[in-house]
Amino acid sequence: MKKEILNVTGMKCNNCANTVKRVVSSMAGIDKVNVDLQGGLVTVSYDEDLINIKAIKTQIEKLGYKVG
Ligand SMILES: [Cu+2]
Repeated sequence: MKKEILNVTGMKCNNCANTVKRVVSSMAGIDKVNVDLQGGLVTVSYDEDLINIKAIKTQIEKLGYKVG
């Protein structure tokens, strides 16, 4: 299991945070997702055999947020 912390900008309220958490959590290979709205951080634990960080970033960007 790998853990990474992503800088995500554009999340402005709990709805944004919940959407990111829900959508990323539903991806295959994701173990845990934690969103720090105030800090603009998304921490993900995932199985590297099933998913890569690029796919996770792309999914967040599809939701309309920017991943730094
Ligand atoms: Cu929002």
